[in-house]
Amino acid sequence: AAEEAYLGVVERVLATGVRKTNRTGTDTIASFAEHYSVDLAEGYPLLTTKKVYFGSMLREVLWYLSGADHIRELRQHTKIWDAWADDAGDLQTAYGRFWRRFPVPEAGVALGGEVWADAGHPNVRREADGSLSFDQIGYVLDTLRHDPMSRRLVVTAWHPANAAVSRLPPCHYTFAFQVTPAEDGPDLLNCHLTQRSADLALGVPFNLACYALLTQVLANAAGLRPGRFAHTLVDAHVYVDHVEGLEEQLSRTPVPAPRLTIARHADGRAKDPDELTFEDFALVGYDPQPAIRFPVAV
Ligand code: UFP
Repeated sequence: AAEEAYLGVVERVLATGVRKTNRTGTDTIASFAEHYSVDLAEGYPLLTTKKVYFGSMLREVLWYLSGADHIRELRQHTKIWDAWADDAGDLQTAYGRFWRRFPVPEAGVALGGEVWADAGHPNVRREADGSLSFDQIGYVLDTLRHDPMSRRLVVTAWHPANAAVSRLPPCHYTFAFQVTPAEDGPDLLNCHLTQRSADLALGVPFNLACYALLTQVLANAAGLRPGRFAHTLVDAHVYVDHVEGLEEQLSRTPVPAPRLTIARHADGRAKDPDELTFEDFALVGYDPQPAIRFPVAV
């Protein structure tokens, strides 16, 4: 099951990882290129061996989908991004800005000429400051609807020049979808996430829950079924002050995963990502063991 796949990575990193220093001052036990995958048909992969704060995670995903580059609304609901924003709530790097409004140069030869002119492409927008941006989520959804066998279903949050100067460049920096035909129902939507840096205790359970939710949202909107979620962790690590908590967690036995329900329109049509609100999501059958306190390395 999904949770065993995650716990297996934790176990492997603790057993085979190598001690490393890093910018936070708290060392990690780190392992290169860990990978696991889970079947989303088995349930929604929110861990049950500790309580995971679904509400904060959902606020964060909806914030990504909003395309915002500040946390002025988000921080009223959750503190998870406060350490990375200035007093005005502005961030140097925001996932949503790149998912929904990735900066593109003016109509240029390198990016396909007139395609980029204002009216030339449904997912190109003119920003308030006059620059152009590209909606990657809009592009993926359009492509899933019109050309689901496409192998170009990629979203990137990595903007090289921004990453070079940001206090926190994206950790989960690119994801790609793949559709697998099925005979017993709608085709399956799979998602592969690449993460450059992965805090196994605190970050990964959230990241897994986030992309499983996103896959379900896009599958609904495109008339597909959620398939598998696969996750590659380039630097998979455990902060040394998380070892004890993870050992406690490994001693616990998972229970069946909950289900995630997403409200539809009154006529039964799925809602588009932009139509979804916090209240549209509900967890069914989530019965986790107690939370485990892990100090955040900032
Ligand atoms: N981290 C995650 N997942 C996230 C996120 C951060 O695991 O979604 F935003 C962790 C990874 C690492 C730290 O421990 O935060 C980022 O530090 P660095 O930029 O030095 O890799």
